[in-house]
Formats: sequence, C-alpha cells, structure tokens
Amino acid sequence: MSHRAGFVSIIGKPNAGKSTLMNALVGEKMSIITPKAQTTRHRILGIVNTDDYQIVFSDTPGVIKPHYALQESMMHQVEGSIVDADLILLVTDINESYDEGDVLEKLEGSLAPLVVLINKIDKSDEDTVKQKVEFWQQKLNPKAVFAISALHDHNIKAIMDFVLENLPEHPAYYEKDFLTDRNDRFFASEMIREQVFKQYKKEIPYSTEVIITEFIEGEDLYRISAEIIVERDSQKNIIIGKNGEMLKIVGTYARRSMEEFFQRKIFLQMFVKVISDWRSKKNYLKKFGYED
Ligand SMILES: Nc1nc2c(ncn2[C@@H]2O[C@H](COP(=O)(O)OP(=O)(O)OP(=O)(O)O)[C@@H](O)[C@H]2O)c(=O)[nH]1
Ligand SMILES: [Mg+2]
Repeated sequence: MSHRAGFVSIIGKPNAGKSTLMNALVGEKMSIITPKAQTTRHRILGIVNTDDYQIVFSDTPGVIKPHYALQESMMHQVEGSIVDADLILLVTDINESYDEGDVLEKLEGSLAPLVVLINKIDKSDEDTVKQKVEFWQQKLNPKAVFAISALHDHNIKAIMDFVLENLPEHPAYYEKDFLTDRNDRFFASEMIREQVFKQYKKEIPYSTEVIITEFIEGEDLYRISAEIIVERDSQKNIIIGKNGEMLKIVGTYARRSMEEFFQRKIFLQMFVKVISDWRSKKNYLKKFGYED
C-alpha cells in the first residue's frame, strides 16, 4: 500500500482547548496547558508515525488581535500553520461566542478542508450541542463537525479516523522516529512557563519569558539552569515572592514535570532577570526564538 502523510493545523481562539486536543491526539504531553488564555506562544509540531502514515499535527497560539510584537509573532505562527495545512481542525469552546471574526478571517483564502471541533461538551448539554453543530454547519459548511471533550478523551478516536481517511498520499516529511520539531531545552522552558501561568495573576504570565541557560545531561541527572525574564523590577519581586516562596513553588512543580517528562532526576536552578519591554522588542524576541 502507498504511504500517506500530511500537515494538520489545530487553530482557534485562546483557551479553546487546542493544546489539550493536540496532546490527546499525539498521546504525549507536547504542549503545556493552563486555564489562562494565550498559554501557547509557538507553533509546536506533534508527529504521529506508523509504517503506513505520518500525521504532523501543529498546535498554534490562540487567534487574537495583536497589540505588541510578541503577539504579532504568535499570529505569524498561526498563519504559517494554515498555509502548510492539508487539513484544518478549528477548535471551538462550546460556550464561546463567535460574533467577531478573527479566527474566520485567518481562514479566508485557505483551500484546505476544514473540520470544526466543538470542544468542552462535558460542560454543556445535549440541546446546546445540537444547536452548535447546526450553527457551525450553516456558518462554514465544513467537511465534518465533531462534538468532543479533549480533556476527557471523548471522540478523539473519531477525529483520528477522519484525519487518516483524509490524509494525502505523500512520503514522510520527517524521520519516522521524530515526535516533534522542538528540543529538550524548549520543553524544559515551557514547563517553567506553565507554572508561571498557573501560579501568578494579572499581567505577570504575559510579561514573562523563560530561557534555558544551561542543560547538562548526566547519566541519571539533568542539571538545568533557567532565567525567568520579566519586564520590571516590581514583577521580579512578585515572581520571587516573600522569602523566595513563590519561586520555590514554581521550581518544585516545574522540576516534577521535568522529571516525569525526561524520566530523570532534575537539578533545577532559576534566576530572575529584568529586560524592560522585551515583548515589544524584535531583537529580544528573535533571541528568544520567536520568528518574525
Ligand atoms: N471542561 C473541559 N475543559 C477543557 C477541555 N479541553 C480543554 N479544557 C481546559 O481548557 C483550558 C485551556 O486549555 P488549553 O488546551 O490550554 O487551550 P488552548 O486552546 O491551547 O489555549 P491557548 O494556548 O491559550 O490558546 C485548560 O484549563 C483545559 O484543562 C474539555 O474538553 N473540557
Ligand atoms: Mg495552547
């Protein structure tokens, strides 16, 4: 039988559950997940391989109107993912309103077949699900609409089957042992950022970046050093917390995630550094791995 391979783009508004879906589809914790919007800042590939096919899912940042350079880069990631797509999975939270069209604008001009996924149906009821299915069918006339719960693994198999049926004939794009395009340093920094999003309020998560400055792989211990970058001195104090307590909490949870992910003991050191307005400065964004 011939080989099939393709790019599947996962897009939607912030917090719709895109990363939760990606992890469920791939069966690995590729993308970090938090209750806050704009958790994902990069396009992250999650690759599913068998002898007969290769599915390259791409998780993307939630679509927003950009207000500063970091958000502009995030939106370029979304656009790139749509351009490459053989199939687009539009993830919508069942309780989300779709009166304004940021996401739909992004889809204009794309020729890739579209599937709408109505997510978080565990937080809804049968009538609402029916209404939403009809709403999306009318609005976009997609190839399919699935009502799902990414969190509870509901209907994930149906999506996989649909994706497989619609995968083009093509040789593999990546080596068959590749699971992602990202390296261990990236995942380490994301696991710290995940805790920053979970532990702090208001503008702190959005003003923070995490840089891995040292990653030493020992046989049974990884030594990891990281810089937590914030924009102002006042934010630095909040990150550290009274007697360093907040930073300790972040470090403890991040280290546990890393130990599970890398299957190693982790020695984690963190330093907090101020770079004023880094998220509006293109030179820093480039240095931090955000493409233009
Ligand atoms: N109840 C419920 N919650 C869900 C479901 N899927 C995701 N969530 C929750 O929704 C929140 C956001 O999930 P993410 O996967 O980070 O959402 P996202 O679309 O990647 O968000 P951004 O990266 O910020 O754009 C998290 O608290 C998830 O646990 C679901 O099926 N049911
Ligand atoms: Mg996400």
